[in-house]
Amino acid sequence: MITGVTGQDGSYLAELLLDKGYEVIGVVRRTSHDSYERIGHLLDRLHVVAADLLDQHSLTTVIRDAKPAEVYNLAAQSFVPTSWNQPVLTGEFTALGVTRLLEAIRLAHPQARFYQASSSEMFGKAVETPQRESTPFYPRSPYGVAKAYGHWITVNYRESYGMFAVSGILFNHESPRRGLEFVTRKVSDAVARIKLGKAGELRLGNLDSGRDWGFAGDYVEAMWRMLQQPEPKDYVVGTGTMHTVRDLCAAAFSHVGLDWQKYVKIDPRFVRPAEVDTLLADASRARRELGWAPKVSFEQLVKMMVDADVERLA
Ligand code: NDP
Ligand code: GDR
Repeated sequence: MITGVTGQDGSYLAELLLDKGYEVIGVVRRTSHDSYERIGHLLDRLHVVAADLLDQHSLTTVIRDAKPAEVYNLAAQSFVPTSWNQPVLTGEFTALGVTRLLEAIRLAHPQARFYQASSSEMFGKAVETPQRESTPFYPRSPYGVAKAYGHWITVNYRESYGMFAVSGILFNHESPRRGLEFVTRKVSDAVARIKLGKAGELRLGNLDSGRDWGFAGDYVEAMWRMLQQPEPKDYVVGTGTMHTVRDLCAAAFSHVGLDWQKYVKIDPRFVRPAEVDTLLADASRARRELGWAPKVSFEQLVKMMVDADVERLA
């Protein structure tokens, strides 16, 4: 069972599990329009059920009815800037939603293995570099704070009830299916528009921030591996390389033969009230114990995303 199956990671994870022969149940929330953009090609192979992270009863019902062997909680309000505008809702989805789902499992099917989508945003104003499982958290946004709660409640259900509940602390991962508001996709989309003569500039916030960016398709493999371990344990997942937003712009524009400095404008509207300056993963535990390593480099990722947007917009 995957919550957030309509999101970027949900779509890649559903593909991975279907390829492994799993029966996959995708949890969706009710909307008045089609939100199946990323999973349309999988709909004939997926079971889709309706539940909402805000609604305890719906979560307990889907767990009770399906009795899934594995539950991946990928659903969340996942966009950091929105968490300042809607801090309470972000807490309801991203923090308390985890408790609701854990309670549903505890009451209806405690044998299920549970994966929580934790985030490098919990490290925030990082107290050490690179960041590993033991690095203390210092979140810098209501989103990061909510994820820290989701992380600790997962640890707590593991320790209180002996549940197989793990948390993957994943660093930024991107793809052509990334939401358009996140910086990598915003850049790849703008580069394609500018190249095709559909736009003239790209407005961004802080170009100095550094992130450890990987490919989402690689990261869902790590999620699955965490639930196949003999013991439940938390893992940091990232590439171990960092690039700035400026590096991202340079790579994306140069891939289509353009000079980024002619098109990128700084716009204070995109600067955050509190920034996470740099994040860099030490994923040595995942490499050692899960046998996991990223396959797609930063350069390959940027090219993949720009090419996909050029093709889509052309
Ligand atoms: P997306 O924003 O692409 O997907 C979020 C998903 O959550 C969507 O399917 C959305 O449904 C669903 N959702 C939101 N609110 C609710 C709700 N109240 N009830 C049920 N479903 C809901 O995120 P990603 O795929 O990028 O990320 C997956 C998870 O991993 C998230 O929890 C994110 O915070 C976390 N994460 C992501 C990282 C990344 O770099 N991508 C890094 C670390 C952690 P709908 O389609 O209806 O909006
Ligand atoms: P992040 O991703 O906040 O790291 O969270 P995002 O792509 O939004 O920002 C990365 C960095 O780029 C800077 N930036 C801009 N960001 C956006 N979105 N738009 C801009 O115009 C812009 N200009 C500069 C930001 O300030 C920031 O430093 C993502 C999400 O997927 C979370 O859900 C996840 O938990 C973390 O990654 C790990």
